[in-house]
Amino acid sequence: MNRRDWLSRALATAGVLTLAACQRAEQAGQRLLVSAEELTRRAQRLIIPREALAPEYDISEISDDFRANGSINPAAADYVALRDAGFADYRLEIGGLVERPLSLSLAELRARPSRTQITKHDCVEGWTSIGQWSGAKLADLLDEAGLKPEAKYIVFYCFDALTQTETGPRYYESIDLIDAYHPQTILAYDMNGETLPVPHGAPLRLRVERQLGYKHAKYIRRIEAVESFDHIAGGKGGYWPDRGYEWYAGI
Ligand SMILES: Nc1nc2c(c(=O)[nH]1)N[C@H]1C(S)=C(S)[C@@H](COP(=O)(O)O)O[C@H]1N2
Ligand SMILES: [Mo]
Repeated sequence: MNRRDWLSRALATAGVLTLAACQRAEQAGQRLLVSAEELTRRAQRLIIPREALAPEYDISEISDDFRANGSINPAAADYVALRDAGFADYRLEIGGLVERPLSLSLAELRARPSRTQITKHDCVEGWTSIGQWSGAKLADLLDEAGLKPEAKYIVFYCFDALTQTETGPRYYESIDLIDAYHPQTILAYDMNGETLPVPHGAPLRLRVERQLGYKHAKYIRRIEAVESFDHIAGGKGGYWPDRGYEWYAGI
C-alpha cells in the first residue's frame, strides 16, 4: 500500500471506531456524529495537507463508460432554453462578496487560464470512474473578481432540481477557500477532449478533486462568494448536506 492509501484506510478506521463509540454512548445523537466529522476533517488536514494534489492518471486509464449520476438532463425551463440554443446565450455570473462581479460567456471562460487533468471520480454510492477534464481555474476567476476580505466560502448554484417534477429546490454546493484555490479546482467545459455533454453537467461543472462526487456541482448557473451559508436553503451548504450528508467530503 502506498502512503496515501494507508492514510485513508487508517483515517477511515478511526472514523468507524469513533462512530462505534458514539453509537455505544447512550443518547448519542446528531451532535456527536457532527463532531466525528469535524475530527476527521482536522485529522486529514493535519496528516495530508489540503493543498496536496489528487492523483492524476494516464490517458490509457480513462474509463470507457464514465457513469452519469444524479441529474442527467435538467428540465428547468431556463436550462432547456439555453441548451436548445447550444448554450450560445449562457453566461456564468460570479457575485456576492466580490469587488468586481463578473458575467462571462463560454468563449470568455475558454479564454481564461485553464487546466487539463485526468482524475478519478469517487461517488459516495461506491463507484468510481476516471475521466479527463479541462476548464477554467477557479482561483484565477476569483482573483479577477476580487474576493472581499469577509468571503469565506464559494457557493455554486445549479440549474437542476432533483425531484421528478423539477419544481423542487435546485441543486447547490459550496466549498471553502482552500479548495477554491486548490490548483486542480476547475470549472470544466470539456470532458475527455470533447465539449462537456449534458449528462455530465453542460455547459459548466465543478471539479474539486479532493472531495467526493456530490461536491462536484454540475449545470452551474451562478457562483457566489459568501461569509456563511447559514441563510441558504437548508443552511448546511449543499443539496445533499441539507439532507444529512457531510458538508466536507474529503478523499
Ligand atoms: N447539479 C448537480 N450536480 C451534481 C449532481 C446533481 O444531481 N446535480 N450529482 C452529484 C453526484 S452525487 C455525483 S456522483 C456527480 C456525478 O457526476 P457525473 O454525472 O459526471 O458522473 O455529480 C454531482 N453533481
Ligand atoms: Mo455521487
